[in-house]
Amino acid sequence: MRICILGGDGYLGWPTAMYFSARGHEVMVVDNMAKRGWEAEIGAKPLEHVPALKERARRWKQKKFQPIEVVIGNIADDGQLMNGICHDFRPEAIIHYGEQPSAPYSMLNQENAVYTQCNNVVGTLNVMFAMREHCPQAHLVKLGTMGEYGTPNIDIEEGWLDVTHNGRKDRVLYPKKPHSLYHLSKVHDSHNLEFASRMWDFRVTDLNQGVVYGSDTDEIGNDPELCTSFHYDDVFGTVLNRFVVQAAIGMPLTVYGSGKQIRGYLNIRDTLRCVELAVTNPAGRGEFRVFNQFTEQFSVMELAQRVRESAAINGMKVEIQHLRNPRVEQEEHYYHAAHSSLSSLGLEPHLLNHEVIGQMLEKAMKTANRINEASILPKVDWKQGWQAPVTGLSTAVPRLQAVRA
Ligand code: USQ
Repeated sequence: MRICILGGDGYLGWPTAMYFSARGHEVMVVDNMAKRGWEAEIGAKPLEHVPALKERARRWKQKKFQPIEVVIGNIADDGQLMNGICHDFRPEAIIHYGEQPSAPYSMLNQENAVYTQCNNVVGTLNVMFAMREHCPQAHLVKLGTMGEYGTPNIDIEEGWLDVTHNGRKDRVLYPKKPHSLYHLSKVHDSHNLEFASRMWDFRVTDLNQGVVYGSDTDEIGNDPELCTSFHYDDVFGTVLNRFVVQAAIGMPLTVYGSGKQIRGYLNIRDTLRCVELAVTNPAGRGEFRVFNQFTEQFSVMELAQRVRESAAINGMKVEIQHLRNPRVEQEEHYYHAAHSSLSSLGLEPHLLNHEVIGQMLEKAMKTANRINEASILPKVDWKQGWQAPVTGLSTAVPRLQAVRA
């Protein structure tokens, strides 16, 4: 298939590109390198040095795989970019990861909130119009998030809800109650894409993905020149990746609040397989299909305890520290989310066990000299925004109060 991957320089985009190329597909990646700019802005660096996208594509080609075509451009600012791509490349599938992915980044200040929503929503609108014009048959596989739903007091369904109201029945988009302006940008995308399916007969799969962990895939193997960007800082790092790095440097694990918050999680290897299952089993014309993409659910405390246990198996002593929660989120809540669609298509999950955490720990310890401890403690407060000056961030003392458990 001809597959166009938006956000191809990112944590998930680059591994996805190699995954499809290795299976014989014709792959084009598009990216504007914005993430590298946001990292510089907040003073964060990935755990390993991540070569430039074109360098990684060159390395991939050297290994005699199907070449990955690289396009550098901004799908949100340049309204014509996607038109050109859809016209010339005629993708059969577009995998859209090309968005600002961090909740804390979007809650940092007004500028970042406006930027996140404009970038994410406008980029997706440009994709929609280019598809309508040049490849209306293509299948759009869009990365959404489980965070769109929030933590409702009823079961979470896969995107849609059957309701009976005053004796009449209908099927409506599941009501959304996200926890950040970033997650809300994805809600806006979901509504726009459902509209496109209804108006223009689009095929759309919205992947409402949980929190991803890990950085090992078969295609990356042990080649540092093909690695992906693994973040552990407070803005771009996701919780389990952060805990592993904290354990590796003997820092107490930063549990926000009570740690009873429950989320869905999945291994990065399963992200790739889920996207493949979506692409190879496309939505029908006019179908807006939603898959809840996670394999297991945990509370933050359960994750912290698992990391502590895995560290102990490896002879390391790790403490857990409860910080005042910088976010506004429910800490004690009901959580039961359906996620059977991808299993029905054949997903066989890689579950979180001590071996997986042990491998993550080993990798983090190997690169421990690159870990910047000052970028770990949370500095973005949901009510007040940035809690430390942007400049000199690495030396600033976070004002969020740490309270021992
Ligand atoms: N948390 C801690 N300690 C930390 C970091 C996070 O207790 O050091 C807690 C948070 O308060 C939250 C949970 O862990 O309750 C998850 O936080 P996270 O930062 O790992 O994930 P989140 O901000 O929800 O966002 C991440 C990705 C985002 C994706 C989302 C999937 O950055 O792109 O959409 O996971 S989901 O959470 O299912 O919406």
